[in-house]
Amino acid sequence: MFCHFGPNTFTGLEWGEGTETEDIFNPTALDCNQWVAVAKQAGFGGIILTAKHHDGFCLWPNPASTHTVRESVWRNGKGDVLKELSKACKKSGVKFGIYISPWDRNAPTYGTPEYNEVFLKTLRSAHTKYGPIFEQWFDGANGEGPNGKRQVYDWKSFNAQTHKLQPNAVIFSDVGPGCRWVGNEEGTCGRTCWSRLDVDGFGPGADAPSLDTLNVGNYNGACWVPAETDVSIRPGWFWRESEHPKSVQELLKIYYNSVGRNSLLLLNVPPDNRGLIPAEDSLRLMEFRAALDSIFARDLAKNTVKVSSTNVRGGYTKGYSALVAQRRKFMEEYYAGAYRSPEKSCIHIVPVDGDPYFLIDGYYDTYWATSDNVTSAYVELEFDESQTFNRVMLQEFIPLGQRVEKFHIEVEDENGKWRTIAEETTIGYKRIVLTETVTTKKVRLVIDQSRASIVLNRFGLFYDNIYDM
Ligand code: FUL
Repeated sequence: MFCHFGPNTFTGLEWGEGTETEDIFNPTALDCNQWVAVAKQAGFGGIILTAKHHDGFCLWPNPASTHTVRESVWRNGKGDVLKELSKACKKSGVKFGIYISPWDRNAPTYGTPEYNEVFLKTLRSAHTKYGPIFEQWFDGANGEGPNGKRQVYDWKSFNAQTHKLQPNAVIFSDVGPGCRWVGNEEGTCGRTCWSRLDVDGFGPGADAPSLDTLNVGNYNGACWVPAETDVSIRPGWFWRESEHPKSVQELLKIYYNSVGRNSLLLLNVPPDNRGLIPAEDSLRLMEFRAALDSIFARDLAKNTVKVSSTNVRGGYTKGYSALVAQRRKFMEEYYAGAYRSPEKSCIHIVPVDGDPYFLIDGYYDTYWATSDNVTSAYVELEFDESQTFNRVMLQEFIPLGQRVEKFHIEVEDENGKWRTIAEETTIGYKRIVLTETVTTKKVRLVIDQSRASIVLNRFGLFYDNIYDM
């Protein structure tokens, strides 16, 4: 969840001028526990707060600035939104992240080399006082400062210091290095979406690759920089009394166009001038959550009685039950920590090649794989009774890269004839294909082209009677 909050919440502006008096920031009932409770119930994994937007106002007492909560009347200058939010997040197990705009319409040094130092100090302060952050969100905006000059940003130092102080934080910008902007603010990732991107010679803001490239990635991109789709639940990024949240239909569309297209979703839910998420937004989020829960509650692929494929890596052709039992046991131990190395926080991934059954067994780390050089193959699910669905969920086992470049889905009709219901390109971490509503006893996922042997771990089927495409 993205939270845009600051002087603009009180002035109604999207981009503050930087000349607003600090006293304008004066939420009457700020409660970050409420934001976190809403986020948690809606199913968000983390919150990213605009700690400093273009107006330069800092929501924490930043020692590198004199335009902060400390200079405001709010809580007699003793308030600190980063402190409150980071605490609330920690308590609830929601991750905490920070947006900081390098563009600053208030900082007197903006437009001079000195500002880069000020900005590094600003980052240091935000990165050392509030515990671990999961994402540092860098806006690429580069407008004019109070003296009419633009800043030449020292991205290298900004990233290096961030990595040093917050080694586990994903750095977002137009070009990563952690994850990239999706190229628009409408909530639409490319139907083809590669997590790879060429960043050499590019940078955030004006130096970014074209919007199209950000939207679809680069097939042969040298770096792994997955797309993150940022979009607001309301027309603006900041709260405004006259504006209202999007409908559940619109939110579902955004979900399918982002999460369903190999992208992260960062949905902005702006707190109001009381410092609370308004009831209409939290209500809408709960409706959205309920819709997702009902759509994805029942994976019809679980009703499969026979799963087969044209190729299986390792040649496990004699049935999979022994292998599955072995794998289950391994997974139980694995999740209990048996295979984690004590000195590292990361998990050792011990891949098990395999049977197409792994597409429907519910584990992420088990997958169907084809032999080396087998880059086209199909999987077929067969049911005793006809199943009705209109959503197909596919996932690649991303630790082994993003491979699939072209696929289609076929169903068998009553006369035994196969019919194509969808033709698509990439899959990635997760792909949700929207199809017409079909009722069938047999469905095939045909991988037409893959960069290397196919490594898929999910083939799910769902029925959505809420989103009207
Ligand atoms: C943009 C900003 O200019 C908007 O105000 C907003 O913060 C959006 C998320 O990023 O670059």
